[in-house]
Amino acid sequence: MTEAALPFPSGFVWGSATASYQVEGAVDTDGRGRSIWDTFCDVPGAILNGDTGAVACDQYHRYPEDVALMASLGLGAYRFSVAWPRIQPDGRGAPNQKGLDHYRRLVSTLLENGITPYVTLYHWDLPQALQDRGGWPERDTAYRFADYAEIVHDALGDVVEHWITLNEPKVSSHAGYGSGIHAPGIRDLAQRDRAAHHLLLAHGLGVQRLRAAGARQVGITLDLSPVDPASPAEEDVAAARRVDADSHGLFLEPILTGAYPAGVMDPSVVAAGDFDLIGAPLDFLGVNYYRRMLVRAAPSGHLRAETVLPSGTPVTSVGWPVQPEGFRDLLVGLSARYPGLPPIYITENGAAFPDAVGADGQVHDPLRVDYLHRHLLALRSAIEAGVDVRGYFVWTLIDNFEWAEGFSARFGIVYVDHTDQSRVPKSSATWYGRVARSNAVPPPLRADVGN
Ligand code: GBH
Repeated sequence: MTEAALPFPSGFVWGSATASYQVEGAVDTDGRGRSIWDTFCDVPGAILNGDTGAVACDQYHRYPEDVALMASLGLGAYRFSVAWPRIQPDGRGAPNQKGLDHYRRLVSTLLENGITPYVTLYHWDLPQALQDRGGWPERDTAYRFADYAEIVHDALGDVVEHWITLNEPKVSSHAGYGSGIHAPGIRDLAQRDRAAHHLLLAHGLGVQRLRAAGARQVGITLDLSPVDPASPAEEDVAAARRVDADSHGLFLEPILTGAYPAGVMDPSVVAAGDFDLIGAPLDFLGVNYYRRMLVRAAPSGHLRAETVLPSGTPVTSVGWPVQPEGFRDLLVGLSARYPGLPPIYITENGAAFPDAVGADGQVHDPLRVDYLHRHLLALRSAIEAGVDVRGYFVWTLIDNFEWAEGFSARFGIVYVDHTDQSRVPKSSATWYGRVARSNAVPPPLRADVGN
């Protein structure tokens, strides 16, 4: 790193993130129950190439190696999720001590290595037994989540300070119950809306329980994108507004202002007092940023809208455009729009590229280095503009089970050979480790100057 490296605020947190079903494997070990993702992976055609998370990266057994990797890179934090079916195999009732012991060992290993744990309680792996009783469209699931949250806090609250209730509730409701491309694979807009409300309620009840138990830092993670019309035409502007309300307003507004935007929720789903829980103050907001969205009007579909790719913008291997400027715009826009916005952690940001081991045995991923570099410059510029961002977690530590894309999409800064589970840090890992250790990002490449 040269002297011209651009510093981040002191104490800024640098970490990596993963999710239980994407990395753990060991789905039958130590009394784990089935999750909706185990079931969904058995549906023919649901997952690319018929991949499943049954083995994933075997992190359940290999966590000491992964923690050692993080430590060798100089990362200061790890965001992981707890698999609810390991803690309550049937989604309710007495906890499974072996499941709790696993996370206790993981947290101890992190702390011994100077790495701060950030725990996500729910990253999409609902116990199948709860789906059998109706899943998120059922109000009772929110109360089951609150019990589960309290159990995990009782077991780890003395060693974990940072708690994230849910990861991306929009994806749980919209992809799980709306488009059906994620577990449990349901396509029903009424169920989708009920799921969204009950996820928000689960968050609110979870916050209440965590606070009562003495949790110190409580937040939620949302996936957010700036949404813009593809043209100034009135119908495109209206389509963009519909998409923004349906994917962001539906979650941000009740959490930050205690009410839904007009027209996005069937009022009969909402009970008295729900908004007091859902809108309770948070210690931080987790933001996952991948891309911005350009929207135009479409003749059919629920929102009569479709996303278009901006011409000339490079895309990642899952087809998402690379738009670092959208990162800054998102953060600056959020803090302008919500005066009481809590401090932000970037809980995910990263990209999939077609990485492979080269003849030299190394994995060179200059596209990811460039992606991270540009996004960190955009983040720093948002911080300089006054946005209170406390930390950044790259998605993701290791190539893993990328949901409906199976193992085809590699988002890791560490390469995983899915046949023997060997790990090879990519050049982006070395680069990101330098950023973390120096708390600074290199200046823009010459070609970037003036952009
Ligand atoms: C995250 O979801 C997940 O939290 C994580 O588990 C996952 O591995 C990671 O991202 C990478 O996928 O381009 O039309 O799909 C991100 C989900 C991605 C949903 C961007 C919204 C934009 C609309 N989001 N997507 S589209």
